Amino acid sequence: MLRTILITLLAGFLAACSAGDSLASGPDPVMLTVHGDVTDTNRGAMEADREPLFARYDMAFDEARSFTRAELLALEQNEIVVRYPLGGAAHTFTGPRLSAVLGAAGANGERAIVSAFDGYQRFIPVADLRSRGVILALTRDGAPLTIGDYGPAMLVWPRDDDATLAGQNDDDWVWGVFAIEIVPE
Ligand SMILES: Nc1nc2c(c(=O)[nH]1)N[C@H]1C(S)=C(S)[C@@H](COP(=O)(O)O)O[C@H]1N2
Ligand SMILES: [Mo]
Repeated sequence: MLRTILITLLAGFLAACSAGDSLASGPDPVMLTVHGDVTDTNRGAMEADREPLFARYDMAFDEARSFTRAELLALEQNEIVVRYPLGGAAHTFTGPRLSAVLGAAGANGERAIVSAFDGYQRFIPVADLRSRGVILALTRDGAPLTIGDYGPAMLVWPRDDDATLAGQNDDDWVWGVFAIEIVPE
C-alpha cells in the first residue's frame, strides 16, 4: 500500500517535471484561432508586426479564442468514415465537432469564414457547422494531418452517412485550416 502511494507520488512528480515549459518539451503551438463574434476569448489583439499570416489576410481582431492541438484533442473526438475526394476511396477522419470548437469559443454570429494557409476561404452558415456533425479533422487513417498534406486541420463532413449531404462537392472541405472568423451574417 505504502509502496503504491510512493510510486504514485513519484510518477506525479516526474510528470510535473516533464510538463515544464522547457524549449524542448514546452506547450504545443496554437494551431487554430477563432475570432470575430466570440465571447470565450483567451488572447488579445492581433499584432500585425509579429503575426504576418493574420496580417496577410487582413485578420484584425481585439481578442480571440486560440486552440493548441492538445486543446482540440481535449474536446470530444468524433470519427467520420467517408469517401474523399468525392468519388474516391473511404478514409477514417477524427477530430472534434465544429459544434464543440465553436461552443468553446462562445461563437454567436450567423456565418463562419473558414480560412486556410493558401488563402482559400469558405463562408459557411454556423447553423450548418453546428448541426451537421462536421468535424475539424486532426487525423486521417490514424495518422495526424500534417502541414503539407491536409493539416493541421481539415473540415470533414459526414456526407456518406447523412442523406441530405449526399453528393455534396468538396468545396467546403477546407484543408490547411488555421483561422475561423464568426461574422453576423
Ligand atoms: N485550403 C484549401 N482547401 C481546399 C481547396 C483549396 O484550394 N485550398 N480546394 C477545395 C476544393 S474546390 C476541392 S475540389 C478540394 C480538393 O482540392 P485540391 O485538389 O486542391 O486538393 O479541396 C477543397 N479544399
Ligand atoms: Mo473543387
